[in-house]
Amino acid sequence: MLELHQFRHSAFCEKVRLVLRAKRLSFSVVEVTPGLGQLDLFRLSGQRQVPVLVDGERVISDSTTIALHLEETVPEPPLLPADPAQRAEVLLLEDWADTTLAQRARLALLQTMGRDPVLREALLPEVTPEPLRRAVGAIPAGWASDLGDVVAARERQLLMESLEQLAALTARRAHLVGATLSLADLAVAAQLSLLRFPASAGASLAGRGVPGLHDHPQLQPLFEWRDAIEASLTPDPDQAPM
Ligand SMILES: N[C@@H](CCC(=O)N[C@@H](CS)C(=O)NCC(=O)O)C(=O)O
Repeated sequence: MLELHQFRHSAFCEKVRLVLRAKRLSFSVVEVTPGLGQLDLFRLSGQRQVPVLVDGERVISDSTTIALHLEETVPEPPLLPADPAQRAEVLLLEDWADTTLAQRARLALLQTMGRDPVLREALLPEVTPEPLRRAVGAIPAGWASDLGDVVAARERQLLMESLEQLAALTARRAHLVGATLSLADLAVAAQLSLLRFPASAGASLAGRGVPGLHDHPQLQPLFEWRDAIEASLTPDPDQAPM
């Protein structure tokens, strides 16, 4: 049995869940408590970040290493093309999604959380004790507004440009590289889930997101592409009824 140690709302954990679902694998999830739970994670994996996948005797950290492990152990359906040039394109896009796109999406979400106590509370792990949950909700709006307004505005502009480019790509093709689903689609889809939370994020978050992006008319087809990718996969066992 595969066991995924995760923060439910981490985009990198979402990426691994999408890979597991694309491979039609059943798995269980262990929700890690930030802080204390990461000590256990360190004992398990030798490092403190999620995602970590336990596959029998093997304990694997890092979403890309996990995806490559699954590609090797469960080759069907393939998420990396056989053609070397296409394979390189997939891996380059995956790396871009995990770094540049991830950083910009996280910054945009952090800014939104700074202004929106409801979103801030909803994003806390379900294992968060109630007093801490209330304390986080009570932090005054605007705490993150001094992130550096000029840097933040420039990053936001770059994010919007990337999203427009992705929208242009996905308007013309169902998949980013080649004719079938690949790791590139899943890595990009996972990061987009920080900007508009999908149904699998749970009732308190689904449909919410970063204002100005999740509701931007030009980006609707991109978010619909994202949702269609997820809808094409087997159901998420983490999507417990709320
Ligand atoms: N490159 C890693 C990034 C993983 C990562 O950034 N995980 C974050 C959650 S999104 C984390 O565990 N943060 C907690 C920490 O660094 O203490 C991957 O692809 O898995």
